[in-house]
Amino acid sequence: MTKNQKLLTWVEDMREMCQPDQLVWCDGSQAEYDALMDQMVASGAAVRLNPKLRPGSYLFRSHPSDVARVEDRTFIAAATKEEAGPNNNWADPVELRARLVELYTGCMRGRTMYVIPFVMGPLGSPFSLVGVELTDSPYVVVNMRHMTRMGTQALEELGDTGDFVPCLHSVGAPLEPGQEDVAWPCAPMEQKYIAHFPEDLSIWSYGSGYGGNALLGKKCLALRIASLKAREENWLAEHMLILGLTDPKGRKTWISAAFPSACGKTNLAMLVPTLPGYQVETVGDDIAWLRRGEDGSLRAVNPEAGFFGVAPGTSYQSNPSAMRTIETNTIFTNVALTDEGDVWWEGIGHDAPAHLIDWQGKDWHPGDERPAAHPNARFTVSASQCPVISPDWEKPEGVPISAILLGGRRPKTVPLVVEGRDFAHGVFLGSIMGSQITAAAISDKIGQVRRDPFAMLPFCGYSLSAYLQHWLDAREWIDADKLPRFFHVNWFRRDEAGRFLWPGFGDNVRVLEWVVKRVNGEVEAQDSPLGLLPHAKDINTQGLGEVDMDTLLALSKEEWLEEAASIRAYYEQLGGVPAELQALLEDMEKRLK
Ligand code: GTP
Ligand code: SPV
Ligand code: MN
Repeated sequence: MTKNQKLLTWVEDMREMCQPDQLVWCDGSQAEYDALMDQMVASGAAVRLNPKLRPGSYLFRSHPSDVARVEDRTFIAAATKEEAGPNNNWADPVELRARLVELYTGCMRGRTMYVIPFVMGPLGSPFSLVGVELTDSPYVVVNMRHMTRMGTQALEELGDTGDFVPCLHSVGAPLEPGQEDVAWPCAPMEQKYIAHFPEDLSIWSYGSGYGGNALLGKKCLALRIASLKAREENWLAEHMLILGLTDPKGRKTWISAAFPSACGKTNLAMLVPTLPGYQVETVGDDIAWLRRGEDGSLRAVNPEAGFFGVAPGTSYQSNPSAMRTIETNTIFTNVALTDEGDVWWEGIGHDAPAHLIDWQGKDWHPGDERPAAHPNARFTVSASQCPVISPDWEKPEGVPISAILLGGRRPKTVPLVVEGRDFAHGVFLGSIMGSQITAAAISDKIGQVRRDPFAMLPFCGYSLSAYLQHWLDAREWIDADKLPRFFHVNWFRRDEAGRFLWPGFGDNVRVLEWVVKRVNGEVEAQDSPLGLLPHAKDINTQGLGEVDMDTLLALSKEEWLEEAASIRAYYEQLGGVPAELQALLEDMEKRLK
């Protein structure tokens, strides 16, 4: 047990407010995990999958209204609206706290409050952060065991005097005496709050049990709260994967990549190259903390310990390493269940059997209109199970990044790859990112393109305008000769018939090859209004069959003049951006004309 007074006092205060029937300090052991799973299987909250087909694995089905992050219900309760910026929902901290106290009072009646101490970042790293999540969801406890270093090891890291990020979570569904529980308790949308308080760096989440709404170490702590700390301390908390690419010469290049939710981070992080002599190792698939290393380079650490990955579209063809990772000891949420007790989803790589139980628990047959798995169905699994996890993935000092990829889902307009001319121009490319909205957040605008600078629109804890300045300022703390290069990529350009022009997945190594050659000064590029484009001949398409490189690399003057106008409007919407970026936008327009 801990003697940490801040922790003990806080837990006691929260217990008094939430009034759970019991309080349990989680130790993070396998026995504790197994017991919680047994309990949830017995209550009907979980299905134990067939141990012959999916050993140690479980299926959960959420409430049909609680299937993804809720951006409209996510708040940054900064002292002023300006601090939070036009990119965030702002709430007055005093008013929001009062509203939440009302909701939290008695909210855990009939339930157990679990205390989950956890570490984000490798154990013993000076850069790691300790959080403590209080939750009434046993589903959250078992997920946090995969996603973070939790339990006794975290309490040890915290010590008796250490500081932590307080993370309060409730599904918001108290039970009256004798009232029977449901499989997935949660609160109605208008009672959901994913609240962040910059003043004391605390998180209060109410009403949802799903993903980033509830696993508070992830988007709430490691991005929104961490971005606030990073701004103060000159580092960067980013929505990025981290990978190492070994080329046929045996050189290793460390690359990070910012793509919005459900736009290919997990897939790129575990890519199995289709070009001979290349190999990828995974450091992280969703979040990167970037700091100055002792050698003056930009060092990346993955604060997470597991993957919360999109299931649909994941197959032995598209992402064999992910498929092998989830063969055992995996939590599946909102996928379909086969009669044999295994999982199925759209794009798993084999036809659906004659009968399934869909993600809502209903009978499903091939030909049914609705998908069997929810488009935002996910797997939760420990990173250590990944067959291509990097031997360096828990290095306390992180890995040195040479290239940063930026990208999104753009069916038109955006070329396969374009390089930033220099660091500032790379930040410009990050600032103009756009992507189709995906099922990773609840939205009635899925498929529409929106601006999403650095894939951080839903995750930056303060104003994006100040955030872009913070990126420009990184030039001051990274050594000039070690600044990373930026590359904007788009795997999702489509032809007139709506088909993807680029094969994607393992073939994305063909773009990474060009990136590595650029980093090492081994290939020429051609300047364009948007940045440095490859010569078509320099992207290796051997063995691909027909690929329309000309269209993939095309830059249409008309489309980009429209794009520039939309970027200008977006910059204004952000309340203005650093003058350097505004000038780069004007420069791009001038070059287009
Ligand atoms: P979050 O976990 O939400 O942050 O998502 P992510 O960025 O990790 O996305 P992920 O790799 O899980 O991919 C999301 C979806 O995009 C899956 O259905 C993939 O199959 C699909 N996808 C990933 N990479 C490619 C690609 O190169 N080409 C195409 N066409 N689809 C891809
Ligand atoms: C994302 O939406 O970017 C995710 C899933 O990685 S969640 O954890 O729900 O945020
Ligand atoms: Mn993500």
